[in-house]
Amino acid sequence: MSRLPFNQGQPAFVPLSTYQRYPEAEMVERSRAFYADIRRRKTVREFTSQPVPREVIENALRAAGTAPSGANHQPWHFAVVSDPELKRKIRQGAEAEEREFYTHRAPQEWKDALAPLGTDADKPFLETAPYLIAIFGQKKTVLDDGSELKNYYVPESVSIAAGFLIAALHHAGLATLTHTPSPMNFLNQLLARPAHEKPYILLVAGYPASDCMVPNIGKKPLEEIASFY
Ligand code: IYR
Repeated sequence: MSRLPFNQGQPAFVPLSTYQRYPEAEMVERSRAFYADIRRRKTVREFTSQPVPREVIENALRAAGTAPSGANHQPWHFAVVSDPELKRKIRQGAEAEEREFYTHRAPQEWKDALAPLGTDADKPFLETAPYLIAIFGQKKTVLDDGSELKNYYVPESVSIAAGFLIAALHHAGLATLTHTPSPMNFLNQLLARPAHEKPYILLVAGYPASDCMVPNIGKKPLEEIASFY
């Protein structure tokens, strides 16, 4: 159910009042500071079970919900799991798929590509970490009156929102893992999400284990990822 379209009875356009322009030197400094902060983010696969304030998760989800989306339909749903029994079931479902993946489905080339990450079919972090956030994309929006709207650019919209969420959780001081057991439809069943919602990412969030190790991998330099015309 959704309250879209939500601007009924309000003006169609309003002045841009939220934009903030900075002097150039300040812009450069802000861009540097943001890069310095976000480059510290590493995907983590070892978490502590230490609880995280729910408000941090809620605010990070609010931030994710500000992402741009096709026709502003906001075609996403975030199913937040902290219940230990549900986490256990999600781990079971994910590990069943991962065992298939690692023993049958994945071609050798794919397994070779994953070797530097040291991943395998065991996913204990799905029970250890305090929060699992299953990110769903909605193929359609069901309005309060039962009518339906088609959604547009769903994968793009969901991915942008997921990026906002990962950045927001990092900014707050939490570590994340973008986990993608495949296929993920077991999440629809466990979380009672409708068939028109497709799970995209199972985001694991919490504090990294004190002895947490991460792959010694780097990011491509600017020259390799961008060209200026
Ligand atoms: N989903 C599996 C395999 C995996 C695939 C990719 I591509 C990764 O970047 C990492 C893992 C798993 O989570 O182990």
